[in-house]
Amino acid sequence: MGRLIGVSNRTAADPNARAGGLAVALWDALVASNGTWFGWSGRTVDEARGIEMFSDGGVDFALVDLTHEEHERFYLGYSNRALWPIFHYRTDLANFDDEDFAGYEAVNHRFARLLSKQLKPDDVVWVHDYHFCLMGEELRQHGFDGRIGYFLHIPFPAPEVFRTLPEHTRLARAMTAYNLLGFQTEDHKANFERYLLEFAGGRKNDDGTVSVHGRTVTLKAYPIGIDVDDFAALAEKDKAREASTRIGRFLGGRELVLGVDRMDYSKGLPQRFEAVGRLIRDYPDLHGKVSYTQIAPPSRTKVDEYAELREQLDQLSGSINGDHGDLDWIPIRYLARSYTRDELAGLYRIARVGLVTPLRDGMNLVAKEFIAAQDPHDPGVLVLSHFAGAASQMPEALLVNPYDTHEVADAIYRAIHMPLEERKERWSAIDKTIREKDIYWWRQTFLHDLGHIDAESDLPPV
Ligand code: GDG
Repeated sequence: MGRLIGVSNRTAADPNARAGGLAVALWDALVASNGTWFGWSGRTVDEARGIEMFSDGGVDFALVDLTHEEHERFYLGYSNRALWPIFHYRTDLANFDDEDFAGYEAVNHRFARLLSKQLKPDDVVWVHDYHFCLMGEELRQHGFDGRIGYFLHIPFPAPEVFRTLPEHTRLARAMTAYNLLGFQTEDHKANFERYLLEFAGGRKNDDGTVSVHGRTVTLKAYPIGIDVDDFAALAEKDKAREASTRIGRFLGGRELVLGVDRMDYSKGLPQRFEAVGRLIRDYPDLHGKVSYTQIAPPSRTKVDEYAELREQLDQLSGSINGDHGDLDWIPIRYLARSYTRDELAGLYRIARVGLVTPLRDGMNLVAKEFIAAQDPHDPGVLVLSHFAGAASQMPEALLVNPYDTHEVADAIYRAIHMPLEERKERWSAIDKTIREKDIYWWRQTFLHDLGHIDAESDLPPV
């Protein structure tokens, strides 16, 4: 097998971005194959330039700037105002704009042109996420015949929802230029397969592949994981203990119910705040006994819907605390800032309840980090949305409908009162699963499958 070429919007060129999921997953594989990580530099400039190349820590980086116009149309526009909401079932929040789509196509085209000049025939290309749905087809048009895999980190929606995108035909057709399409769950995979079979004239073959547009594609679910040992070790480091001690001083013996999410409307934060309000109303015995702390670093603040969410959360937390707080008790603590990974690990470890209730989520790594950080002798309880991809791997969590504030409130109450034996049983079952399917399993399985596809016979028609 030749070099691995990773393609993603943000890369780990910034050393501060190397601790997260994708960086951990790709890094060793890139080093081992003398590979290259290709993507956006994170800079916006007046005029487009070529590729910036450099090496760091054994990985070659090939980075491209976006012009201000491209950033507006490709990134903020089509990626985050059309694809992100639609793929998370928020047709009400989607904004369809022809110029945004033209900008999306143009960036996929320009990036593919720049990348194709770097490629050798036996390179294996692994493209990530919704920013680059068109990249595979563009690379084919630039003459690259080798293996190209794609992994979608966010959900693939039901065909009925996907078809609301005016460009659905074009997007899906381009996605079939990849040899292997990876999804977080069987459901997401089944959604794309159903779209191909029912709306794109596709045919399912005996070996499970789908033939469509004269091509053959393999679709498969690869639930992404974390480095469990590494995260468990983080939770015992000094920095983690310091964070546990600091929040412990604030808690004063109260039970901690913890949420950690990018401030994104897909994460269900307003509904979660409402559920905590209901918990306090329905269970007066908890007054003064629990504290819900929500860490929510703001993201995509240039997109209007995100700014509106911020206002909504400020308002909701204020009114719930105003109604139910007391001289010595603030029921909801909401911190719109980020913490280091070590600090997060320490907070997870001290929490009695991990509250992970997205309305839709590809996988959700916070659920896995929460489990990894627990003390095996006294583990906390995970309350998890049915609509997080992680739920398909974690039947032992307390699974809830995030829209049903009664159900979420009751699950938190049950988690707080759960006997130690039951907590241990549930925790160890989930811990086993996330150890079996960790981040290294994810990478190896995907790359193994991509390496064993007979790319020659799958070439798209010219
Ligand atoms: C996308 C998909 C899929 C959060 N706050 C802080 C912080 N975080 C870290 C968490 C976790 C990561 O960010 C969030 O990952 P998630 O998986 O929960 O969600 P998305 O960002 O939406 O990721 C998702 C994922 O891709 C991978 O495929 O699971 O479904 O939407 O690692 O710990 N990290 C630091 N400070 C914070 O305040 N350092």
